[in-house]
Amino acid sequence: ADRMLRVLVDMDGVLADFEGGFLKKYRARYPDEPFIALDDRRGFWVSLQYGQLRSDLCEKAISIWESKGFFIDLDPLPGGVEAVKEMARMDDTDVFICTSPIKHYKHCPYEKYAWVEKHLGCDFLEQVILTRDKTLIAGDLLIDDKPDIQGVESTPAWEHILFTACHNKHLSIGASQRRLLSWSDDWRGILDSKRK
Ligand code: BVP
Repeated sequence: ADRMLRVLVDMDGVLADFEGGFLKKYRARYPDEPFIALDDRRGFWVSLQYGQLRSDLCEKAISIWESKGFFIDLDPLPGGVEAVKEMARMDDTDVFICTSPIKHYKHCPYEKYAWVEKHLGCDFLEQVILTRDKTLIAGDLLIDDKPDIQGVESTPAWEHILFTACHNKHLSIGASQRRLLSWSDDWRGILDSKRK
């Protein structure tokens, strides 16, 4: 092949278990407050659904991921680290981790780099892209659990592959959109379908 395939892989909800880590720390910090079981999660924004449950729970939810240690403590989702390492070893393939930090920047950007170093190794820090606008990043594929990825570029270079998560599994998606159900699903086939 005369051209590298460029794969962008999201972090929260794709490589790192944001939803599981959130629920565990929320219940530990607010044991007497209501919570939303992962099976009942709907919509990408955790804070929005907690705010709908009871208005003051929005800020309680936000307090969880704004706390020191939240992002570094996230467990890897099954098979994600292995898949990304395998992609990086493939011929003609460049893989980047493309993730949006929260605006409360005290801990999150640092801990995202630390997570990559811990689980993928320090060489992988070269592959990290922190951006609040993924439409600006050129790639062939973006594997991401957020259903609507928008920004200033109306025609992003990438094809968005929707990675299945508790909050998006019930969504019906367009006829042309593709899903990756988990890292046990055929991600190699999706990469091969984009090779030229
Ligand atoms: O860093 C995550 C957490 C944050 O948004 C970022 C999503 O990044 P990507 O997965 O798109 O790269 N986040 C924030 C809120 C509420 C903020 Br108010 C939320 O409900 N869920 C969420 O993931």
